[in-house]
Amino acid sequence: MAALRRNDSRVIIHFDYDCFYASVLEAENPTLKSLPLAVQQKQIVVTCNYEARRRGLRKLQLIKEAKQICPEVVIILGEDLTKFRDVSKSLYGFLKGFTWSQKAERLGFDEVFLDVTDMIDYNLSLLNHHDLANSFFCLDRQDPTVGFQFDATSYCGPTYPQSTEISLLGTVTTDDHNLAQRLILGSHLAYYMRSRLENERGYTATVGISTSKLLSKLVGNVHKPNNQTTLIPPYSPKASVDEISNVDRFIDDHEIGKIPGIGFKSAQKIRSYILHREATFEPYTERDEKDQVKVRDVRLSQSMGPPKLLDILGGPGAARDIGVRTWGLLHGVDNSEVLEARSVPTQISIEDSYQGLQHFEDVKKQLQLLATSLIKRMRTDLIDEEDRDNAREDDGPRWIAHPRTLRLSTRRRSPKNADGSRDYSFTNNRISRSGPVPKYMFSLAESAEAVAEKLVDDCLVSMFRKLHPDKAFGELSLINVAVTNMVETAGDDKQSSGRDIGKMFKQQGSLASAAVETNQRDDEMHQGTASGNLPDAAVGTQVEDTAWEESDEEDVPSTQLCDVCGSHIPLFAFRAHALYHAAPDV
Ligand code: DCP
Ligand code: MG
Ligand code: MG
Repeated sequence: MAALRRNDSRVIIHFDYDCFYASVLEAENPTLKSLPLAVQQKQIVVTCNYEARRRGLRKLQLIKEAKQICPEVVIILGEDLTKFRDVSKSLYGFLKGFTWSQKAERLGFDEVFLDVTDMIDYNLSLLNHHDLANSFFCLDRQDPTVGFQFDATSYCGPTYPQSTEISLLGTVTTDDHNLAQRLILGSHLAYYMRSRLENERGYTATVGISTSKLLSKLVGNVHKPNNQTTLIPPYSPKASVDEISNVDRFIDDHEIGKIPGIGFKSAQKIRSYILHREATFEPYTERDEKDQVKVRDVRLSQSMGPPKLLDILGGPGAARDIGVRTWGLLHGVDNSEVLEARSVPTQISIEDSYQGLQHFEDVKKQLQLLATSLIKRMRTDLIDEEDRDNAREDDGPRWIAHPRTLRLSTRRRSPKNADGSRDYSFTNNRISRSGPVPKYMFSLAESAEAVAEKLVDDCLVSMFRKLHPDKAFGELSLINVAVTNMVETAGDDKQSSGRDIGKMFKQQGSLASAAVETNQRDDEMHQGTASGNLPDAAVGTQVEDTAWEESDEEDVPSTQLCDVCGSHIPLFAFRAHALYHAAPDV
């Protein structure tokens, strides 16, 4: 079974910036560093700095609660994501700059995976085995003087398992010996990058080093913040004294909901199976000891294996290999690639959620706001910075990519139950309609507002009417306007067809009409919703099996309106929020 064989030939480093939004605000205003700082979105502390954590605050706490615990807390509103997005992009570019392969993948705003296998292989071949303690790590194949000195006899920074005196002697098989050497190099490279990130950009990160995205992400959490952890061999059970590999030993202690790739629903089903009862509603806090199911409990449960997992998890909508894949994840198997960096997003989408829009005039107002943000985002993300500065009047279009499809999606509020409550369903009931992107969206002669106004009158209103032909369209809880189907502009050659917008639009005509879709469940959007969240091992994802499928452009989190307090709560925090209201006042 291929899904069960772990590929340990790679070295992957995972970065997770420390208290990211708080760090961005601290960089702006360094006096905040010594104060307890919380970042507010709606009624929630989305993150807080470590000074605040020392005083008992935590992520995704209610503002009210945070103020009770720490009345001196400094609270800053963090609802405009622009600066977080900008810093995220810039730090990503910085880290990506170290890689040779360009295999640098962003997850959410504050995580980056780097596949540094080629750098490690190259440097392994340079090692002088007679003097390992004085090795040199070369960062540039073209220039052997660029790099840093390091001691190749030992790991840099903490390891899992912990050991004060770990050397290559700790391992038995040749495979594990080789792996140890590679990971030693990886640990030094990670340390070097962390130092540069801190010294040159002022950001600290928590870093994991292993052979897959799954293991590097999880192992980083062992030492937080501003530290790193390497998951050390033996990775295969045969090599260890008690016949359990360090991978199993490490994974075994995790609650199954914390394994990226095992979605919220799957975790619930597995818990119910192991506990022989319905697992309780999951709050976004640590779950009760009695409700926890550890990987070990599943792995060692009688007759457990891929077929049993398929029994538990299979069914309509589930992937056919879900049993094999989940069994693999429980053994730390994740052979998914670190994706290569893309300079251009695949789509840009802007959305907002509402208390229940009912009147067309309100909808139109919102469409104008959303379309304006969309045009602004297109102008920042799809126009080449350098080009923008150097452009002359007659330079023509300066766009690095042209989206071909304009999409409008809406979501209705779930209907009221007999008792007046609403079901907080996580199923995606968006409907959407798409059409060709009109040429004037790329016009830079007018303000974003003016272009947006034209777009609303010309396209969005009629798209909306087709989506909701009835005047009384119910109550909308969300509107999303997006441009998709991105075509990169070819090269800098002005003659190339890629730069010829007119030609491109002629070609597009036929394609675009074929792309028009109405009133159907939009699978692309479905994924978009999943990726709108910032998946985190500690959060779990709401849509099954999409843990790694985050795209960086769909980064406006989907929110849902809380009927009790009227706040817009990110989907990932919604369960916790609903639970908060359900809890008795103390
Ligand atoms: N975020 C959010 N809502 C969530 C999770 C995260 O808005 N449910 C935002 C705020 C965080 C950023 O994303 O600053 C990164 O998320 P992390 O979970 O990595 O949290 P931090 O980086 O803030 O803290 P840590 O130091 O624990 O990584
Ligand atoms: Mg994170
Ligand atoms: Mg973080």
